[in-house]
Amino acid sequence: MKRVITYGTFDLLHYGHINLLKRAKELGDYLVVVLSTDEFNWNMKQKKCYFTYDQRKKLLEAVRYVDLVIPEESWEQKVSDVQLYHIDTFVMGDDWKGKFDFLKDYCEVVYLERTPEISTTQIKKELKK
Ligand code: C2G
Repeated sequence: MKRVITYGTFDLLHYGHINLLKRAKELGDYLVVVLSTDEFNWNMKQKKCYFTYDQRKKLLEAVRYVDLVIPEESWEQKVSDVQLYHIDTFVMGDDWKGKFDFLKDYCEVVYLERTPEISTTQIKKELKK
């Protein structure tokens, strides 16, 4: 069983996120999504989520490509996550290209092309009009 992992906030879940999750799952048989907690988003990413962690977790757990959702509470947990969940492949959108190459000592690292023209920031801007 090939195990894949990816990380994110996934707020206002949209088709760009779904495209990423679909392609991540296609790289293996089991997909772990490490979901940024509200505290991590606010303290470390200065992101204020529209949906709470629990609401974002429920949405992700309803996505057919997702097998497990666990919390992301620090930037430093990736190596232990990869080891604890016996991960074969780490996947992120290519806006993060190169940032997680240190994980190549532990698993395959894949950066997938971001879906253009859609982002949570864009959605929020449009809704403010
Ligand atoms: N994504 C994408 N296309 C978009 C928007 C997002 O492929 N149009 C991808 C991002 O590249 C990322 C994933 O969807 O791989 C989740 O995006 P975010 O929720 O914005 O994740 P981010 O805040 O970048 O958190 O430790 C890593 C961080 O938790 C990543």
